[in-house]
Amino acid sequence: MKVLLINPTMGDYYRDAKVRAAITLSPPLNLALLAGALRRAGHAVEVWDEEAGTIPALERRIGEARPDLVGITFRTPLFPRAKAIAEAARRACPSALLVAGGVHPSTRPLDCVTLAPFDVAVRGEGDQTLVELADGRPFAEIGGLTWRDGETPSRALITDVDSLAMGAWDLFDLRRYRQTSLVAHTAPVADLEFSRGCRARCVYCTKGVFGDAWRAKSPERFVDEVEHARAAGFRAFNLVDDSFTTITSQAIATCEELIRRDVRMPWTLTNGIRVANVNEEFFRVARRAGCYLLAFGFESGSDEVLKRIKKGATVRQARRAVAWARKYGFTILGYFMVGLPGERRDTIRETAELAASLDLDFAKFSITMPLPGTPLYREWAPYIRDANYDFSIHRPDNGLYEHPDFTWPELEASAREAYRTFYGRPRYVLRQLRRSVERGQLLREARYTLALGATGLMTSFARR
Ligand code: B12
Ligand code: SF4
Repeated sequence: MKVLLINPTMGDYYRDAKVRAAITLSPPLNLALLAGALRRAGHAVEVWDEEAGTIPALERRIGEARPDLVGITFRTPLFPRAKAIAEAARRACPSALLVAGGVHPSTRPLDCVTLAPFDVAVRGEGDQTLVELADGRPFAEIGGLTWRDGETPSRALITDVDSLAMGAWDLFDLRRYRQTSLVAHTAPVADLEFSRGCRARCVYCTKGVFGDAWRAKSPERFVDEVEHARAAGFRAFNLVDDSFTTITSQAIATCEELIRRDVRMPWTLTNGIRVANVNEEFFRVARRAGCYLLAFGFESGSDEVLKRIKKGATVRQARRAVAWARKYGFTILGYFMVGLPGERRDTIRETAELAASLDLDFAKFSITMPLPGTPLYREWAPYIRDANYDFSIHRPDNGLYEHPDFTWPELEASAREAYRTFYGRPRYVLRQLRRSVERGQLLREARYTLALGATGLMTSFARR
């Protein structure tokens, strides 16, 4: 079959982002892997990463390409955009099979076939499912599908992840992904995965695709993939695993393989690792293997809230992990959340204070969103207004849900205050500039650091 895979643009999503400098754009790993699997099975594949596209332009292009199957990937916030693309594809090429895949179709498959014109939604890992669809097998014989008036049982998770296809990176114009940012010292940057799944059960986390079972590649296979990415033109990589260090010894073995094969590609762990699953040895070896930046999902500065959200980690572990990472010279990002269940004003303050006291390089404070498929979504069901189904923006005026304990202005003010506490410290700006000099990155990092400091201070003035 002739297959067209589309990644909808994140367009306006990050327009209001506080720490835009920390956002990287890489070719989508999911479409690279799916395209690799399709080609391995003998199908012809084209991929469009629609970063700067308009719907009419896309419609014209689909009309010209005349694919037999159009596959669109999307996370929940991209549902409205994916729907618009599916409508354009239907108009341009009525005979094409429209397939939805990714996190949102996995958690809310019926949305795709009832609210949008998809013929079928793929639930869970798509590596085999999409090949079977392109092979033309009937829906009823393919596991993990939902269509308008039927569905098949979910498939088992893929256990032999070494058997997955290599990314079809040649289908992407890597020059489009060049950028300067704090987290990418060199470009283009490949998103790669060593493992799938995570054993933790954080209540706000979507597990609809990779689930609770952690499955890892062998170090040898993973480093083959790194070398494959380098041969395709990438100069750095970012590990997007849910939980790279689940078995710390395996993470260390992977780093050792990178060292043994002298790969020399700088890499990051921007998706975050768990503070509960690390030891000092990991940081030592990861640094030697080329990892220069990592993030931790701290979420809260309150042990009470951490327990309530089933984080399986403590503030003490957070402090210990940061001390180790700092010792080995990592740039450290912290992810925090405000408005978590069980949160009070004082626990939000504890979160802001923890962030400021941890000596992090950057911090992001997100307002909690109850995303479909999560335990939190079920818990907050009475507060969610599905009628207004648009998760595309974290703004009070999308009317998506009422927080049980805070108003939207209060949540926004809390996040602003946390940013101010973190970035508004003149000491922070001076220290970051000093660190940039030490890392030999002053020119690259100074303008971001100054901008972040100014954002923090301005937020502070604006509120007084
Ligand atoms: C990297 C990443 C990002 C990058 C995106 C990079 C990119 N180029 O796409 C950035 C940093 C931009 C990002 C942003 C956000 N992200 Co994010 N992100 C991830 C992360 C860590 C890895 C994604 C990835 O590459 N996975 C590996 C690929 C192979 O997995 P996959 O995409 O699921 O694909 C498989 C299947 O879904 C399926 N499939 C996928 N597409 C298709 C298409 C077809 C046609 C078919 C048949 C099958 C199919 O087959 C694939 C192979 O098995 C995931 C967590 C995770 N482990 O997946 C979170 C995750 C996707 N993100 C999440 C969230 C919440 C966000 C944000 C909302 C965060 C925020 N507060 O701003 C934003 C949303 C931005 C937006 N508008 O969509 C949630 C999604 C929740 C949801 N319900 O949608 C996840 C699952 C994390 C989590 N566990 O909660 N993210
Ligand atoms: S540790 Fe991360 S990936 Fe694992 S359940 Fe919690 S939020 Fe999700």
